[in-house]
Amino acid sequence: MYHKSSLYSWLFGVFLLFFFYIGEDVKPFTPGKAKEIVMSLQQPAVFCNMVGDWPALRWNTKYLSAVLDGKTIQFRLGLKTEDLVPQFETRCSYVEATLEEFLAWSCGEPSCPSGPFSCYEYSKYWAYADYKYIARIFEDKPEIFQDVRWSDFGFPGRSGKESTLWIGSEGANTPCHLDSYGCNLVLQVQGRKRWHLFPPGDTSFLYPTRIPYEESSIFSKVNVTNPDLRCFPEFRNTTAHVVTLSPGQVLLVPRHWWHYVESIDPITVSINSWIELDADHEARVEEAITRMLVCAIKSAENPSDGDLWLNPTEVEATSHEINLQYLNEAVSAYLRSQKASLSEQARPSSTAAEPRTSASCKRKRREADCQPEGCRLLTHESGFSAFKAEKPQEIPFGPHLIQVLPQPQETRLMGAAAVESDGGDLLHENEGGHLGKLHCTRKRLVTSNDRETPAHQMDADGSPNASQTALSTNDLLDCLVNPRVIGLVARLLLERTRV
Ligand SMILES: *[C@@H]1O[C@H](CO)[C@@H](O)[C@H](O)[C@H]1NC(C)=O
Ligand SMILES: *[C@@H]1O[C@H](CO)[C@@H](O)[C@H](O)[C@H]1NC(C)=O
Ligand SMILES: *[C@@H]1O[C@H](CO)[C@@H](O)[C@H](O)[C@H]1NC(C)=O
Ligand SMILES: O=C(O)CCC(=O)C(=O)O
Repeated sequence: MYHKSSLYSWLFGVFLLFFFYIGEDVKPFTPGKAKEIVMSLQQPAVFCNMVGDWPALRWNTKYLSAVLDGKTIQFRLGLKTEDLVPQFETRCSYVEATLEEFLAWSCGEPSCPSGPFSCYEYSKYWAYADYKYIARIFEDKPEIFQDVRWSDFGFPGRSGKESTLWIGSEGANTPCHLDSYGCNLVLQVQGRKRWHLFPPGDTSFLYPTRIPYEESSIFSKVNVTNPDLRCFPEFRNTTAHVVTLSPGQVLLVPRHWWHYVESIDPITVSINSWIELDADHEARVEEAITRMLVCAIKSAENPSDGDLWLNPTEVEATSHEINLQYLNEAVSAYLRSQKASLSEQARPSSTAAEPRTSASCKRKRREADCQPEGCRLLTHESGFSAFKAEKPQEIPFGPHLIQVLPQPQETRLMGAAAVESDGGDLLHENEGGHLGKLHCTRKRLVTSNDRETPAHQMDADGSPNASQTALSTNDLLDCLVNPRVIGLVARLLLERTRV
């Protein structure tokens, strides 16, 4: 018996070795094919079996805490609440802690009487070390950058150095937003995260806002997992694409897709990299216009209004002079890229994109390696992936490339429907849309830190007192810097600079 079973286990071992040998060397897509998919696919999809040999798959929190060796990182803390409004970063708390402290807290150690998390009861809060530039937090350990190998997706030279790291506890989430620049590859390392994605065409149904202001992020006013359909009725018209990302899988978030992301396991780790695109040149002009308008108008407001309009990720409200300079630089870079692509067309075709070597700076962060000026000067347009998505490619969907399909309408908004029907207290169905909107404006102002319109100034029938229906600065800004408006302004501005 003993001999027989050991023979079996030997045979099994040989089989496993063979299997892993094959599994390591043979990936379902070559780098060239993967890049073709990334640059042309206009809907989200999950790559499987592409990263089996990446050392980054070992980056669980235990391993990372050994690498970080007692170094502290910042965690964002949010309440585990059933809230109708998104919990923006401006309304979160922040602590500096080591990964050991985070692990002790998140494994629910009965009492964490001291340390940075002591004020935050585990059952009531989630914690998120989000958006950490790997180049920055592992600056003393540059050798580990090579654990991340985006070269397998056709981006040679792209490693952990051009990636960001996300470490969260259960419930940790990023409010629904779209990124103005690039497309995105996301590797799940530990635990699972659920992604709620919406196509760019759903933008107006998601009630876009630039408050809180963060360059390159357009936030939705809707809490997409718990939508207030009375305030945001058009949310019904969205098409959610929901996917749960598991360790070893890589999600492609195509350009301008909205996303809300939530950790659904006790500990999650993911790594992502934004891939710059040619279209980002125009997006930078739009972002420069938006920054100028938001900074000018919010700075004109009385600071005692206490509105937390600047996202904590933004260093400061830049001066008008700096913003004008920024706009001019973005326009110049756009024109240079146009010129470059015209001369490119004149020459015999060369499709190979140059690898980007500088760290990507999607948003402006307080990161040493990501100085705002360095990003703004846009001196590196040659680094943009010049892959043209002219001809629609044959997309090889299958077990190695899984489509993230739209969620059926019947299963969506079931809870939300209840919210809708129990709402007779504040608004009657027949009161029409615009009163509803004013009511929501007021409600939002009261729940945020805006102190302009107190909640009690409402008539007995629930309709707003006509003399009190003051629109706030933010209401005006939501319209003024709406993506549709800014897109038009950018085109008009670029037309006058055309030679
Ligand atoms: C939306 O509501 C859900 C459930 O109430 C909550 O868990 C989540 O944190 C909220 N989302 C945002 C972005 O605040
Ligand atoms: C939203 O969908 C409803 C049907 O559910 C439709 O009547 C309405 O016209 C749509 N609105 C827009 C702006 O497409
Ligand atoms: C609206 O409220 C103000 C006080 O908040 C009051 O003086 C005024 O008479 C009200 N107007 C109407 C039309 O009810
Ligand atoms: O993982 C998250 O919480 C959000 C990630 C995200 O927003 C992104 O990668 O663009």
